[in-house]
Amino acid sequence: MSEAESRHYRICPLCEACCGLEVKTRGERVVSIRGAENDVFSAGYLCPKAYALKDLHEDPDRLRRPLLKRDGRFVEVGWDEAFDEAERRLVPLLAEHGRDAVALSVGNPSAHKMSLLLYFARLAKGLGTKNVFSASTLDQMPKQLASGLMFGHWLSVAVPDIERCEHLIVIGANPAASNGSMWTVPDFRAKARALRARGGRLVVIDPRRSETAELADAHHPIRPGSDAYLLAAMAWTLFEEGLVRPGRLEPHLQGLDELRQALQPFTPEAVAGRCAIAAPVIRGLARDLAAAGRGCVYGRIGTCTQRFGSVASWLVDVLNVLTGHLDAPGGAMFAKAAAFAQNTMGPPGSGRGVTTGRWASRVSGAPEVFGELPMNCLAEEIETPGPGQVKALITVASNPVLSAPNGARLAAAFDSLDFMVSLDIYLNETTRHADLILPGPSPLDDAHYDVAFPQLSHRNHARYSAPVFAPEPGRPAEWQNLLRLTAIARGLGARADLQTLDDEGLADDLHRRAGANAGAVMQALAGRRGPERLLDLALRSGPWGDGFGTRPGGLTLERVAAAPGGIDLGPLEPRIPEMLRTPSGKVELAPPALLQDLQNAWAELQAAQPPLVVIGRREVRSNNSWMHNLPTLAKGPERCVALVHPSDASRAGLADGDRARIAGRDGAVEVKIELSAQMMAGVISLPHGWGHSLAGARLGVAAERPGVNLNLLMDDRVRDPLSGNAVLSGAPVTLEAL
Ligand SMILES: Nc1nc2c(c(=O)[nH]1)N[C@H]1C(S)=C(S)[C@@H](COP(=O)(O)OP(=O)(O)OC[C@H]3O[C@@H](n4cnc5c(=O)[nH]c(N)nc54)[C@H](O)[C@@H]3O)O[C@H]1N2
Ligand SMILES: Nc1nc2c(c(=O)[nH]1)N[C@H]1C(S)=C(S)[C@@H](COP(=O)(O)OP(=O)(O)OC[C@H]3O[C@@H](n4cnc5c(=O)[nH]c(N)nc54)[C@H](O)[C@@H]3O)O[C@H]1N2
Ligand code: SF4
Ligand SMILES: [Mo]
Repeated sequence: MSEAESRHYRICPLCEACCGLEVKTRGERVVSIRGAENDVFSAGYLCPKAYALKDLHEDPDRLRRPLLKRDGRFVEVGWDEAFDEAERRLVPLLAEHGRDAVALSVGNPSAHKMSLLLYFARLAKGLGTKNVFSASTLDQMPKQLASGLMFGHWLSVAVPDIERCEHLIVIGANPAASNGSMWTVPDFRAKARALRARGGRLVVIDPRRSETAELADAHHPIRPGSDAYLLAAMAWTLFEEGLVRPGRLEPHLQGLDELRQALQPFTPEAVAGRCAIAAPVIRGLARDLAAAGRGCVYGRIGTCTQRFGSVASWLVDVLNVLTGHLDAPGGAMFAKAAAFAQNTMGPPGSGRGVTTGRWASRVSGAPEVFGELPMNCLAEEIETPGPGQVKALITVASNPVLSAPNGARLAAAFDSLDFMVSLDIYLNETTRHADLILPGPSPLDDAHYDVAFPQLSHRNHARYSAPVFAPEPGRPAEWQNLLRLTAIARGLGARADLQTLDDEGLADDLHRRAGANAGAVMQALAGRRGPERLLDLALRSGPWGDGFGTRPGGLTLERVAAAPGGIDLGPLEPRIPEMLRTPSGKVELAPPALLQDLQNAWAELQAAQPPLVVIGRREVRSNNSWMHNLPTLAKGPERCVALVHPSDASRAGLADGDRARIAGRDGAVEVKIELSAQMMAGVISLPHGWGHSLAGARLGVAAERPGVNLNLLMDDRVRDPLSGNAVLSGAPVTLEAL
């Protein structure tokens, strides 16, 4: 007898678009996954990765039970034994070497799991280590720093209001393939087409004629790493030609004169050669943006992962301010998230702002940014002896052996650790080095609410997903694993009562947020536990919340959960000055650290440029380093190929389909090349996250077509010194035939 089919709604946790999915199941099986038509935010859109949630759920290589390494081999153990071992190893190490001896490395999927995002902070605090590393410094830290300095909080990031936009400049992003980043915008393609259909213009600035460039009215190839120069010259043009018109924002700005001063040398003629974009084109880009009724510049990873990434990210918003497009409909606007947004908490209009460098890394002295140290400093902190040396590592959904520069060095460093534990769902390139792996559940077994992405969404919304399948009995959720490690780190033991610990954590939060009302609020939340309780608190005390009765009809978790397609909270609305959290209560146009680094950029303008460099690439059917084991996505043409401009190929004597050796400073890869007129001459494009041929991993499907690791070509000594971000764009390489 066949079981009845049931229907579930689930937000896709695989990328930042956060599409609503309709998952049909029969018993324990997934029958189908489709875009949820009733989703108030994504309205039925999905990409091919969504269907891979079924593969992921069923993947025989996905870990279900803890793995403990004994005599060099992994064996399955029970949860109690696993945590007892963690306690046995971690506690003496902390006692002997201190808190900083344990490092944390947290990766991208954590941003997509409320369990991990909300409870990682508990572990970091309980551990008290300064050695916290994350994918943020391989990615968006420059944008967060620039936003923090300008608007007062790290997540006060302005995003294009694309549905009302008429002129969109996309620089260093490829949302047609990535589905958007630091900008939650499902179905970018349809929205870009609609923009053009209503007479708007899409302009793309990218060394490669990307999928997004293919959709655009204009594409300007740019030499990798030179975006800060281009953007500075655009801003210079606005000042020079009297096009600076901040409009409504005028009284809320600070530093306009200093900014004008600092930009003085950056004429289009001065930077044209470096950017490989002609001066009249640069002037035209500035004039068109100024002339647009509604428009903005959107910059993403290509503008972040470079030496002047923070400066470039800052200048993106400077241009939006100068042209009157920041915080204006159709421009770059700020979401008002229903939960967890710092820019909706506390007194409106000003705040403490952001501070960096509260501590520094031991070996290189890199400043702390947003509570983190640069991922590029992790290896040296493990390798370099002396007080404060990292002796143990906890990875949380993080695969730095593939995702960080010089993975070979990191792999060797991991082998020298006294203890390593990984919260991860695979035995892969990084976790093979662990002594203990603690697996999390399949996303379909987990409840979900996006903690971060509604803060970056092109429209306000609140959506919650209940688990599709009942979690396996006896199997802890990831927040419980994090809390148990927290208990161990705090000396409370592996068998500490998690409920008590969770209550204490909440009481702490409440004390900060609700003050005198803490007792009553705790009472009102009494029916819930774990992340759901934190979520209910955040929703109810948030800007759209019921205020625990003071705003009847406002949001509660109960209300959000009862709406299967979520709750639409309308288009973005102007939020300046209310959302500002800078000490001055103004938009800071000229933060001193950025002005200083702009001068450094000027000093480096004439530096000799390498003849051949490599950049990264994202493709719809792949996602960073961990989805290559899913058959739905693994099939089809080989994806880990290098795109090479025909002139560069012919110089190396290479033809289409040949195998070539691409070498960086510390490593080399051998890979198939594809001749591509999409590339600008002197630039090779290779995707990251590949290289699944390392011994000891358990990724049966991925190993069949392992690809090569782009990060073996990256130099782990170079970074954007302000944000600590790695330089992943424009690494010098050589190309030769095999
Ligand atoms: N050269 C180059 N390098 C890059 C980039 C680039 O563009 N070029 N991009 C960078 C960027 S933007 C990022 S974000 C990083 C990403 O790099 P990482 O942060 O390392 O993330 P992933 O490569 O996605 O690896 C995710 C890990 O989490 C595990 N995982 C997946 N789901 C779960 C789960 O539910 N629970 C737990 N506990 N674990 C899970 C996976 O098995 C895998 O080990 O890579 C960066 N590296
Ligand atoms: N399918 C898929 N989707 C993903 C991911 C994935 O791996 N696969 N990863 C997710 C993650 S973690 C992130 S952070 C986002 C990133 O999302 P995006 O920021 O959109 O990242 P990319 O698609 O890599 O696009 C970056 C673009 O910058 C260009 N570029 C490289 N160097 C430079 C430069 O110096 N200057 C300029 N102007 N352009 C440059 C590249 O050619 C590329 O087209 O994507 C997310 N979505
Ligand atoms: S674009 Fe694809 S991977 Fe991203 S959230 Fe939507 S369905 Fe999931
Ligand atoms: Mo990322």
